[in-house]
Amino acid sequence: MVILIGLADSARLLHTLRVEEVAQAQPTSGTGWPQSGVFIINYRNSLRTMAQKLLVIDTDCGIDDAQAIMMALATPSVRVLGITCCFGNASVENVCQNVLRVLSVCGRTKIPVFQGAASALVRTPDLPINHFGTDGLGDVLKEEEDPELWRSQIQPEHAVNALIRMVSENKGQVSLVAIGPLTNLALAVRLDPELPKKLKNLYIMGGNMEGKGNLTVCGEFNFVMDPESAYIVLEEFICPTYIASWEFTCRNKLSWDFFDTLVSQDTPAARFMRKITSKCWIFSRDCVTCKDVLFGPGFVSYDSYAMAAAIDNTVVTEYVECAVRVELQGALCRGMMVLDETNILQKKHRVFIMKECDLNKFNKLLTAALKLP
Ligand SMILES: [Ca+2]
Repeated sequence: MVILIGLADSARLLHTLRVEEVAQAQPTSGTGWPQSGVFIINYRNSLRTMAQKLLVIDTDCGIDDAQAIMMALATPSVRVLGITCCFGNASVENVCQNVLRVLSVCGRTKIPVFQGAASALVRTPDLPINHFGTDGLGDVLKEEEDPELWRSQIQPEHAVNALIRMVSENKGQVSLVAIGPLTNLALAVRLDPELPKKLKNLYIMGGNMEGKGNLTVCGEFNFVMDPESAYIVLEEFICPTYIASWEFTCRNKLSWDFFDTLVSQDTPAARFMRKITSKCWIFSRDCVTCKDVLFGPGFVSYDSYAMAAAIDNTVVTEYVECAVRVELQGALCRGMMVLDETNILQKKHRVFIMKECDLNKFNKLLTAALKLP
């Protein structure tokens, strides 16, 4: 048992913290925390720890997920309770490995990682998934480690159970940041219909707001990979919900010069990012995707916009507030998010769709993320 006594600079304030609350704090002197005893820390550090936002991240860890996760890890005001994995950019097994790799590079391996859904609720689309290579992180890391090592590092609890537990243990305090297909969230609300009421809020990267698609004509990747789950989440997660659509992220693209500066930092996280983007085709300046055709060339860290908004609610400066629904039928529009701006659907629950971004603040968060550990 460790008891911490905090001293304010100008006032004689005392309080104690639970051990978990100081897991990420640093001792003010010496070589580390003692196993037991009573000692003094700076009150400002403890106050910062106490005010931390609690995050659970649900991810299909590709390269942009890695950037988003690092962004959370680099923010002192945020505590990541756990990371739940879903299929998407790669198999769920690959996704688990990728998350563990990111945490290892950032020196944060104590954050628990859980394996979740391996496929969509009804039907996983038979579409080419190679945006970030076959393994989600640019196909450059496979030879470097024991391919089975990750199995001993993943938590035994299923991601869906872990998601429900972490939120239930911290009712009203958890921001859930969902940056992959929404299968784990849909399964979770089936197991615990009260889950949305226990969340503080939900941030999603996914869907579209102008009918423009990437994986299909009208569909964005995360929603198209499991339209039924996206439908369930947008109908049943009645907590405050903030959505970074594909078009929003593309309209707020950054320059390739910024990207070069970003990954040129002399840190383990930046070196890792430089490596996993080095052979990935979409990071080639010559590559032209539908993003470049529709919005012009540039670097887009898709998932990082949802994460940035969750971390700092001043990053997104304007939202469209309206009801939404995911199209489940149709040969062209399956998986498309439809905005009901005139309230024809008569839905009670409305979501906030990101519209304008403070790119200066966003750039700073991305840059800080690659200064880790
Ligand atoms: Ca993702």
